[in-house]
Amino acid sequence: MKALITGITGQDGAYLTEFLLKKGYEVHGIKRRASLFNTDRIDHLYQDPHEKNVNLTLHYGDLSDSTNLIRIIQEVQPDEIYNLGAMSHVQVSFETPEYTADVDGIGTLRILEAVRLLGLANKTKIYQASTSELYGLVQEVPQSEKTPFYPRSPYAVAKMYAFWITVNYREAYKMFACNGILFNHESPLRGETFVTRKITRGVAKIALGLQDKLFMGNLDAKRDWGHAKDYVEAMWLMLQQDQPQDYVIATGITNTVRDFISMSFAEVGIILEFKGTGIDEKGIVKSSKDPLYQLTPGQEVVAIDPRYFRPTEVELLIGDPSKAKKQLGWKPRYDLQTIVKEMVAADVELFRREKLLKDAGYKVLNQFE
Ligand code: NDP
Ligand code: GDR
Repeated sequence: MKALITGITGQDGAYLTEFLLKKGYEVHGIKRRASLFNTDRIDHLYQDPHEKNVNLTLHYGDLSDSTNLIRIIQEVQPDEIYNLGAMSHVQVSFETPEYTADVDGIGTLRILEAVRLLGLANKTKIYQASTSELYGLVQEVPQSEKTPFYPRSPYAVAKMYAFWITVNYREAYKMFACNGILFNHESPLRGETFVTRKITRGVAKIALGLQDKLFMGNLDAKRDWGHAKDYVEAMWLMLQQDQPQDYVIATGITNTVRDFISMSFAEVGIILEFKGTGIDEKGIVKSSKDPLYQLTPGQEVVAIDPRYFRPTEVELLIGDPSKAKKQLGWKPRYDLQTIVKEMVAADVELFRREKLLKDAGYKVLNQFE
């Protein structure tokens, strides 16, 4: 089996590649040209193209370039396409709305149309990375495949176009195309500016004395957080069914950003209390019990910076994954406590190395005198 993954260099792309290689797939991925290496997350899976039996191949490309997509799909003739590529940051989409619409919305159309034009409609199955952001302003909880959409950002509106164009190509051309409506999923590979990773990196740096404080936005937002490893399996399962359908993938449990912060600090033995409200809310150290990561009680480690507030916010996400459980036989293996533990441990390890180098007098590389 041959799979083509857009967004292979992202969090989900990396886990999905590993998952598909283990299943014996030949995996092709589209990566963007960048001025610095951008394949960190998949470097451990990379194979020298000069070797025999290479089963991971990267192609330069971009979702804004139809001719490039058509050529790659024609060359690869994939059995499955996973369209994970996207400008995936909700807050950034308010600053780059047109680009986001082009890549996240029209980019999906470009993939579908390429498959149709190349006469692959009966061969190539397509997974579209849809999102719980479609639910936006709360219409009902928990959110299921039947819940009406109310997108609240340029990102979500672009993904809503992508959702419906996928449904339309499925109905119009009988293509095997599915939307996975995935709720937030995290891991140590999560991009550094998404809230969970920002927190676990901040906690590690604060615990190691490399940073004083975390500046956060809306602490009341509630998210249904799962693990990316569980969620890429669901993507694959959707394409192994007899009929193409759309599925909600979620844990069914929701927590606030504040909860995530407290759980992360607790991993390094620091118990926080929150004082004040609104932009004056602060996270203060109540006690610190790990001898390795001693902070002074009363120290302020979390503060609010209104720069991180969004023009329109999604306040509450909680998914109902019953359909996926019943029809795909899918269920999440990780709970939030385990996710937090894994992410904090990975970031502590990362910054312990940085601290060692700093303490030994090494400078940061690439810094000009
Ligand atoms: P990431 O932001 O980690 O990865 C996005 C990927 O898309 C990267 O490989 C990125 O390349 C690539 N990309 C960005 N712009 C383009 C472009 N113009 N052309 C081609 N590729 C591009 O996202 P995740 O892995 O977390 O998410 C995967 C998909 O799932 C995304 O579509 C996201 O919107 C969606 N999603 C994610 C959820 C989550 O909680 N993680 C939940 C629901 C949906 P580069 O590395 O060069 O930046
Ligand atoms: P989200 O994820 O917008 O849900 O989109 P993100 O982690 O960015 O935000 C979650 C919630 O946390 C609040 N928040 C902050 N967010 C960030 N990034 N930084 C902060 O400092 C901060 N403080 C509070 C946000 O306001 C928000 O309510 C993610 C992406 O992966 C999308 O691509 C995907 O579609 C959805 O999840 C499901």
